[in-house]
Amino acid sequence: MSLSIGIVGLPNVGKSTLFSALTKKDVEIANYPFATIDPNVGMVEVPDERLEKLASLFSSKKIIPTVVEFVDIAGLVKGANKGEGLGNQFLASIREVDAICQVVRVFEGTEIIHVEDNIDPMRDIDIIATELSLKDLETVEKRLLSVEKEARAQKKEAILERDVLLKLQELLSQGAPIFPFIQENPESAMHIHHLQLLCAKPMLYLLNTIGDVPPAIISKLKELGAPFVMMNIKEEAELAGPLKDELLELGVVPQLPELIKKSYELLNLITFFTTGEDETRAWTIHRGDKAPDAGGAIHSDFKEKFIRAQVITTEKLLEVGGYTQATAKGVLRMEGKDYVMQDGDVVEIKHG
Ligand SMILES: Nc1nc2c(ncn2[C@@H]2O[C@H](COP(=O)(O)OP(=O)(O)OP(=O)(O)O)[C@@H](O)[C@H]2O)c(=O)[nH]1
Ligand SMILES: [Mg+2]
Repeated sequence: MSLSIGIVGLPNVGKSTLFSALTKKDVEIANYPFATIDPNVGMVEVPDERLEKLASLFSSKKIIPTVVEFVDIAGLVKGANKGEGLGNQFLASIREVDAICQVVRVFEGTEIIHVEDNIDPMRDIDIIATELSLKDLETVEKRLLSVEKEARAQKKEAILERDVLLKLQELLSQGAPIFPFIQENPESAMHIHHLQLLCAKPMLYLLNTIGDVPPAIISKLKELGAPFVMMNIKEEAELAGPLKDELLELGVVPQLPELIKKSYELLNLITFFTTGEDETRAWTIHRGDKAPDAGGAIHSDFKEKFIRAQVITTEKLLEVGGYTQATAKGVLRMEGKDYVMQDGDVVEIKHG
């Protein structure tokens, strides 16, 4: 399973610089708007210190981390929903990702061009929110036209969908966020899932700053209930290059691992492990997935032919020092098909 995060924001705010630092890919980074046109795509390993610990316990020959995909998308400007800038292309690319990392320029300076001429992170956050909302409003209203006909014909599914769409239309036209509604009403959300609304995607804010962030921005993000990270993207890019050792000696702490972990959480993913002499490997599943789904992540046959899973938490396994000890102490659990997987479970799937 591979899920993707779209890097979104105004033009020239550091999206490609971030992408390049994350993926070590050489992409166009330039001090002018719309340097990126076609999206850049790259896989990024999710750092997890449990992998090394398990691998060392079992003297594994290989370590295989799990990955998330990052997509560096063209910059968005005011009016994008009406096709301004690279409007439609930008919005189509966002539709395809599972979550959004919004890069917000906080760093000052006139040397790097800002499409709105001055530095105002709150305004920039509002521009993106407005553009995404207006595009969603258009999608919702278009869909309403066709679904209303079916609803009038008393089709049950259509009535349910129409009611959700009307609620979303109301929120979007007031400029109110729809994400809380969707989160609080997962059953309603099922009816509009096929529309892939942009504002329905979980969003993480990345404040690109060399130090301080105005307190008003922090309170605004807290009010929105949105996760955020503060990062000096330029410095992170330097950490990925030849200056790495020098910067580390100066005490610079890399922030990218934190961003990758937060992105992973944003996607509502958890990790489980398989381990042994051959390899220690991290696998990705959704929070709430059951033991057969974990089997399915490893091999499609393991889901259908699932019998049971032998499970132990990473902490417990490391604490007792191996499977022999775990068996002796009776801390290995046998779980059936209804077991809900927990982050950090180490498993062995028994299948037919
Ligand atoms: N001072 C400073 N400059 C930065 C930072 N991040 C990026 N830049 C510079 O800003 C310019 C734009 O960076 P890009 O990464 O190309 O920006 P982008 O958001 O991908 O831009 P578009 O693709 O045009 O939308 C480049 O000259 C970068 O070197 C930063 O954290 N601080
Ligand atoms: Mg770019």
